[in-house]
Amino acid sequence: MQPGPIRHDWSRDEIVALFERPFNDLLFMAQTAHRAHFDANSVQLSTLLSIKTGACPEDCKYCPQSIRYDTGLEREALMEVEDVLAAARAAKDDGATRFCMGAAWRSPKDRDIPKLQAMIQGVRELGLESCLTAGMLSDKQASALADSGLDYYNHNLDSSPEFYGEVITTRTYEDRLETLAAVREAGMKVCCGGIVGMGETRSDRAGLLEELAKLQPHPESVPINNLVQVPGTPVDGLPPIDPLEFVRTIAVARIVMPASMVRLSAGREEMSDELQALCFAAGANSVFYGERLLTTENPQNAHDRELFARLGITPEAGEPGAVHAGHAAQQPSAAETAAA
Ligand code: SAM
Ligand code: DTB
Ligand code: SF4
Repeated sequence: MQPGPIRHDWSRDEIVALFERPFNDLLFMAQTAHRAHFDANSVQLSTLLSIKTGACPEDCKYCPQSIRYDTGLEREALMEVEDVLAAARAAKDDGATRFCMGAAWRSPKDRDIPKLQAMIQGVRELGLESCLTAGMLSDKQASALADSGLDYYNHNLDSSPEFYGEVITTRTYEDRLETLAAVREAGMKVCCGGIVGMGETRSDRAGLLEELAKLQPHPESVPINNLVQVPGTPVDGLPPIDPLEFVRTIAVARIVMPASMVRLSAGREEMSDELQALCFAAGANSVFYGERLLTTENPQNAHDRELFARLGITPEAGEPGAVHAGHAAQQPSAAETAAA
């Protein structure tokens, strides 16, 4: 099967039809797309740090950090630069190549920008890629962050346009697209994905991927989060998504955005090793690495390292990125080389 061109015109029906493919056919298509653009046995590791925690005015129904839900989370003010850099150094020592700082804001205040810039500069001086997620940005704020060397800005579309309003009412889909446009305009890479397991339909999951694939260029990173249910949030107690439907979502993301890093994001702590292995087989090639996400648990580093070793997956060293199309497909895996 030849890899197709990068497309931005996937229709909802086409994407739903991918979801409906027999599981093995879908995984084969996803593997083909993955191997055309990447080493299929490599995973990129990003470590998260919550640099400002809780008391967020937004009403995202999944989020433990919204001030509207009583989740027992203790709020914390914006961290000091040196404390953030100590965490970044530890992440680097543990093998991460990207450090992602998350702030529970609707949008940053202009007075916070210099401190964020110092954090970004420090992270880059450590030789790590920098990523920030801090809510909506004005064009001026996006330029200021880009000027300080920010590599990626994370801002998710979260779900389909029609389901979005069931989850968040305090900012619109259009607001999100405007921030994404500001990030692109400022020359930064885009990290944009969504969250599943909130009672959305398959068509909503397809709609999220349709909107992501419409972005030109595609987001360089596409985090797919499985809802981590937190007591006190309105979505706590919903029936979880069928794990195989989650794998399908990863596979379809890989097919419609073949050259993007697809990140198996929140929810790994609740997944078996075997389910995660299926996600890697479906084309996930990035994870959040470190024992905490922002406020919830993530697998232990030692457990992750053992899982990667069992799967013959190598954490990416240094600068991550796609290998040339048509080249990776021919590359033998480490296991094949060893067996030869
Ligand atoms: N406040 C910023 C914003 O919303 O853009 C940044 C942080 S926010 C925590 C980033 C993303 O994390 C959300 O868009 C959502 O996809 C994901 N997320 C938040 N809470 C989650 C949860 N309980 N389970 C899974 N993913 C979650
Ligand atoms: C993303 O898509 N997922 C990350 C990151 N971007 C910032 C956040 C996951 C948060 C999970 C819930 C928590 O730990 O608070
Ligand atoms: Fe605030 Fe972001 Fe959580 Fe929404 S997802 S409540 S904007 S921290």
